[in-house]
Amino acid sequence: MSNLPLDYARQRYADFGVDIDRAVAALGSIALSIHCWQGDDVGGFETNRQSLDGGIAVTGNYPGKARTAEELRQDFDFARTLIPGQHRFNLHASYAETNGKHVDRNAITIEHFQTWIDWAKSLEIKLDFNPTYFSHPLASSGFTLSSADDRIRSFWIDHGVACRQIAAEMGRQLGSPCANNVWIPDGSKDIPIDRAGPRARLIDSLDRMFATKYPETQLIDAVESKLFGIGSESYVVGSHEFYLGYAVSRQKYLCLDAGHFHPTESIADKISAVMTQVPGLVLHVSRGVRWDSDHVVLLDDPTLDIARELVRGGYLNRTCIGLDFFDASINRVAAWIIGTRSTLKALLIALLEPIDQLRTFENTGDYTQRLALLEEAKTLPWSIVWNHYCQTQGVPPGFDWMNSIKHYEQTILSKR
Ligand code: RNT
Ligand code: ZN
Repeated sequence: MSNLPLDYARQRYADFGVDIDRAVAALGSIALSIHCWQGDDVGGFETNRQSLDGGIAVTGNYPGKARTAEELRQDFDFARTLIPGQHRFNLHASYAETNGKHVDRNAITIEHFQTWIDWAKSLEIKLDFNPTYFSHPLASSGFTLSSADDRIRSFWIDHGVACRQIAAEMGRQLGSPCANNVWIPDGSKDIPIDRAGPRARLIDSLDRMFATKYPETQLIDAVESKLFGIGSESYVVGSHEFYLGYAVSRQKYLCLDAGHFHPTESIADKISAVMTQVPGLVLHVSRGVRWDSDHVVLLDDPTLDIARELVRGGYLNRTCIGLDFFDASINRVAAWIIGTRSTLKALLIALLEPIDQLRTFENTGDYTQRLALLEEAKTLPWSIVWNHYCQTQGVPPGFDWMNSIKHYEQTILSKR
């Protein structure tokens, strides 16, 4: 039976030299790294759980938050049924399962993550990882890997070493390199006199953490920069220049978070700049509203620009596209789905771009047609292709997914 809307879309795109089946196949091969922490407000499950700090904040008190690792897995199992494609799950060290025992961050091992790994195996998904340098008594001074206190700094180096070991083992067991992304909150509220000392100590700490070599098939090391945070308005040790230099000189992956720059600064243009110098990128696709507020990702221009740059530059195979947002003011599972589906839509639109024609116009200096076609491409029927993609993946295409959310809320979340 013919599918009239799809035939129409296929023809419209073919007129511009675009093969929608190739775009759909390419989208199906992209695994986003979906962050665990949208599900429980960056809480984690440690026995001595502290309130969230480190300059990041979750606002809202929508009912139904996952209170245990089982509940978080249950929520993600459900979320997956509404997200097309096969994606990765991104854990923080604070999501260790220690069976009620207190295990400090410098002492965590693979056994505390084995349940997560077994769960990932059963779903045939891969894992990524992050050391947790916040919400801990030894982070309360505002300095961790750059601390002037040797005891504190050593503790956090040990944590970083433990996390790389865990991440590499996750990668080994699951047969896919695990991206282990280092972000620290270090910085100060007011004007420091010594900006150099903490940065020198951070270099030393990172070099010690990264001293052990792991096979590339198991572990990817990444470092994440930031402009400022709440409580670190005047100085951030791990600034963009700092980590760009570090990643280039040590050939590590650089993590660019969309909320970690000046509010009008887009990370899209940075991608091709840094990719000439680093082995790869981790992205934290996020949405800052006036500050690094980590709002749910939307199909907006900054997200589209990121997707276009990844596709145009051929960077997908050395980019780990992670999501980083946390909103507790709406249904948390729905937040995951909205942000993930929007990112996937942006990637689909990028994969459907009439790139050959655009390149021809650019290469021949025909900037009039280049601009006209960029505008024309915005109204090509990508949503028909999106619906088709969702259907082939067994996921509701349109707004219908909300019915499933409502049902899940009534039967599961409201009982918590
Ligand atoms: C903080 C960073 C960092 C965190 C997560 C929870 O500003 O963006 O990536 O959001 O590690
Ligand atoms: Zn981030």
